[in-house]
Amino acid sequence: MIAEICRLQPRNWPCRARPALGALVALAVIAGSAVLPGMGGRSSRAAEADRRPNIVIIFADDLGYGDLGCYGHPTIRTPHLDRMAAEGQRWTDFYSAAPVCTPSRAALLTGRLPIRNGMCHDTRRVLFPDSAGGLPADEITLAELLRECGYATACVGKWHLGHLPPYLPTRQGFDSYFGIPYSNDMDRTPDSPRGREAFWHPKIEYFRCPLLRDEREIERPADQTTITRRYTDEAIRIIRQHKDRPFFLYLAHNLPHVPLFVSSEFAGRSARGLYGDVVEEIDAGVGRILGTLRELNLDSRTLVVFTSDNGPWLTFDQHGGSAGLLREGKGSTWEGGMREPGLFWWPGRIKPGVVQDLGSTLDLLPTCVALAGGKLPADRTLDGFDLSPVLFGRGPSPRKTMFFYRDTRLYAVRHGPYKAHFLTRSAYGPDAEQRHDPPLLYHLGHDPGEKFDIAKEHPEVVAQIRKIADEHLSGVTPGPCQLDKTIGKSPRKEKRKPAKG
Ligand SMILES: [Ca+2]
Repeated sequence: MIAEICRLQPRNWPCRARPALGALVALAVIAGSAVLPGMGGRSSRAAEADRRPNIVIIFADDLGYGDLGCYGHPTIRTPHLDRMAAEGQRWTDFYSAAPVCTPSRAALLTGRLPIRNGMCHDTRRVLFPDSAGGLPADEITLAELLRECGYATACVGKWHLGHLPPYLPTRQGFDSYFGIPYSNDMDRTPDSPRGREAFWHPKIEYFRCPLLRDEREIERPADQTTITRRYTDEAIRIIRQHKDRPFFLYLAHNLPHVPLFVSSEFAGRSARGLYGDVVEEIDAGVGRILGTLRELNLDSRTLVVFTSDNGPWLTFDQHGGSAGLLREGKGSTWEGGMREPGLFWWPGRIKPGVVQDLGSTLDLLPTCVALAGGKLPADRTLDGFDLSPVLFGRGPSPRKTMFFYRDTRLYAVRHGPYKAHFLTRSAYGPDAEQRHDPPLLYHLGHDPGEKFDIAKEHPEVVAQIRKIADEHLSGVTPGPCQLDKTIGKSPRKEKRKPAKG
């Protein structure tokens, strides 16, 4: 059976643009637009307007499972996120859909595994400044679906789904964009200090990241010491501007991804050092945003979600975060790579508490579209579930299974409390992938740190998860790869590419 799983890996299928792609895209766009108008007329939208919440998704970059006070960090102070957790729901088993940036973000905004839309690659694991591709235009984003429901839509912060004009947020359903279009360690200048020195003592001029307003570059290099504050300022401006209509705000911070930058107001404040300073500044920004919602009496009409795109970048020593008691971090399909803080806040509506059910960023699109009274596209496979029953205390999570892809390959599957690893590999090491037959099996309730393999004691669980994996893979058709297209002919050499996400 393990051979069957390996044989079925999507890697074996073509991952290049096919000749008929143009026709397929056109067809999909027509089909996609055909399902969208079924969301009710303008008058019924107006009647529903009172009940539809504003939606704010705050997405941290490389923040680990153990980096917040409400998730047990002993020295990083996050009073605003802790209050958000206390007033709302704190999920213990909430997953990003991928262990690195680009595929994780594609999954959140489309509700689809990255393998389906080509937003993953086994060596170029994310998009780079020399990338020519991005999220395909025929993918339907959460912003597009909410815009169809009459929402104002804004993207603030890191995009990382294509920095060329055809791929920017303004082409994927967002009315406005303000942010750095990829990771904050990219566009490194050739004369910056070699190796890690540029990270241990970062300067703004080492990283020539552009700052965009909509589709126009307004600053380069972006002043990263003020970027967290300016993203928060922009988010608050958007909230005030749209206070009288439903809005969707996607705020994706560039930090605490390395290089770490912090404003003078927060520098040197945290007992955790620079990394703690950075997280505490993000926390303060969350406090300002929630405070604005309260001030405008929008708190009872706004769902706010806080999570992270992948686990901590452990290879950056004290400049990387912590996955707490979880194993490994960013880049890996062990728990630390993909299990994230997951907070849901909507005072008066969400049933406060700690939730131990499974959830994923893949579920945000179906959940938000349901809350907005919209309809999901019917012409494509979605990988998410509507989590409303859990949010409102009406029932358990519809998600029972989580698939752990490393790039284009299915490495592990969680079903209920059990997780089976068919393949493993260190996050960034030079080692090859290891196949396991039987798979490694862990009970994540008893053993959240994935230390004790119990496959031999539970052959029936192994058999069940193998069946789930086989059935899943037989239903996956990989989309044409978007991450291997480069501008010009000479991709940057690996050794000048410290960023993997
Ligand atoms: Ca990341």
